[in-house]
Amino acid sequence: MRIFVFAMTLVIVSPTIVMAQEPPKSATIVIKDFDFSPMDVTIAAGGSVTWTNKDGEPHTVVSLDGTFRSHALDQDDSFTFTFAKPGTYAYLCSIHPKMRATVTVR
Ligand SMILES: [Cu+2]
Repeated sequence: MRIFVFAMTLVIVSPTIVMAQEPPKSATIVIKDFDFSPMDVTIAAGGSVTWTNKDGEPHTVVSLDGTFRSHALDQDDSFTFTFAKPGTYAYLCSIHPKMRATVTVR
């Protein structure tokens, strides 16, 4: 009986675990104090990421492999990119190249 209950618990719980591991469809990144926050986000393929600049200084969002490139974002400007293909996309601010972060698409 105890084993049966354990097995039934697995059957009920496991789909929830699988769903919890699915990355979200979209993510929001804030640019603040010369940092991308969060620095690493993971989304599902076909999903999008939106960056919003909260600094008084302009910033850009430019992937190292040329997949995406924003214009200079002034304060409160946003840039959204939709990621069709899975991969790891490292990017930086071309005005302040020390500002680096990564988007992972699964
Ligand atoms: Cu910058």
